[in-house]
Amino acid sequence: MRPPLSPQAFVAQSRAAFLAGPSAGATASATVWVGNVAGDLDTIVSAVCAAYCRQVQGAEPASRQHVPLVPFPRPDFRLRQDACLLFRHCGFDFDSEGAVESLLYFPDEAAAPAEAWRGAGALSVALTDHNRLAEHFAASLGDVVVEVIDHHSDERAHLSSSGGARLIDTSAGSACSLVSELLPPDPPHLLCVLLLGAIAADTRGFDAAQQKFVGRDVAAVRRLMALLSAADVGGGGEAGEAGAGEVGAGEAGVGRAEVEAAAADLRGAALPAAAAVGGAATFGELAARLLDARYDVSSLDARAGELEVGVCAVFVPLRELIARAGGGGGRSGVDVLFALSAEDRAAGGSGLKGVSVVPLTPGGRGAAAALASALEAAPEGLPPSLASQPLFVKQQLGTDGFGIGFEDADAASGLRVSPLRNAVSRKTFLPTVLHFAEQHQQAASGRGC
Ligand SMILES: [Mn+2]
Repeated sequence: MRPPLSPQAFVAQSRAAFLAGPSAGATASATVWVGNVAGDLDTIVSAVCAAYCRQVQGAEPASRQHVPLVPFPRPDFRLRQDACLLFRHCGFDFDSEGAVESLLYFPDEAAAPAEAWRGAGALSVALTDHNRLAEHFAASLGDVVVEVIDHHSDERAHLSSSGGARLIDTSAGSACSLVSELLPPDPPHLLCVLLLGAIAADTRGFDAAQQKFVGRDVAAVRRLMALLSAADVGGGGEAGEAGAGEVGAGEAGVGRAEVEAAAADLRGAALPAAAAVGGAATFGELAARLLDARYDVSSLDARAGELEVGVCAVFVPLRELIARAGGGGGRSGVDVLFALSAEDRAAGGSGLKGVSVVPLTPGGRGAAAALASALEAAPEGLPPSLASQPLFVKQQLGTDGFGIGFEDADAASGLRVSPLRNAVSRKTFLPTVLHFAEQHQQAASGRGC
């Protein structure tokens, strides 16, 4: 039997076919798979794996190309260090910017070929990890949405075009749990590892204290682990079925206690060798490795011209954070570090959010001050291209701003702290900071001329 198409080969092949355009080959039409604009691990993996499943299940695989899109620019991939860790583990090649080489990034790489496919009337869209196509995506990709796989509340968009092809379960901890239900009978192991990793991160490794899972997630993990374990013992056929369905997908009669007991077993269960991401030995450790990477401040930086800006969600004391980020002579390359934090409710705190800013290089001092002022002034200065994005609208940033007013906290380091409106997240904060950083860079270079 031919080995199954590897995820890497699929991604490279779909990219090449999409870039070649509708007239170049036997491919008659294309369906692009895209997750939500925030672009987290669940979004990326669900799009890649769902596209893979539909491609290999197609009756005429050659006539329709399924193409996963990454919904952000290529240089931003390295901001998702959990995704970097998981895709690297799965053998994907990375480019010099720290992004998976063979993926297709929207809009910078995919918008132009999308126009050609759309012009030929041969482009459709499938959504994962959200269920309403963002306006600026629809402007480029069109609004023929033929399938939806999601775990957010159903906005009931695209009903006429998606028809019955809607798999939405708002209780699921991860969209990838739903995607795993589409797996072909003999899936490549690395496809299972991608899904398992995304589910582990989203469900916090079935941490009982966090309750971010339901029976459907447990069933998905059980099945993925069984498929991978079969590989460990030399490919026995029956293991793939062994665990499937034991904890039903929200079946009546499966109580929460039963789901939690099964989840606790899986949390501590030995990981199949193929899934030992970062040396993790159990499902719980897999989640911990990926979440550690997600919050790894050393890589959560982004460039605006010559200026490196870091923004991270912080779950460590600020002093430790600054040390880890390279303050005091370290070498992270970050000029200005922003840290978003929240007072720990469990420890008696208010749960209110805060933001800190600290320059980490001499050149970062002026930039930190300029960025702090710009953030304080928002919504003034917030461009419509950001303010109109769904998450910005949801967080009311265009009208209410960030609720920021900085105060000096430590004169020696230049550390300043401020409250932050609780609605604000890193997903809106980072692009805003990058926008202001670019403006600051332009103003600075203008002065230099
Ligand atoms: Mn999700």
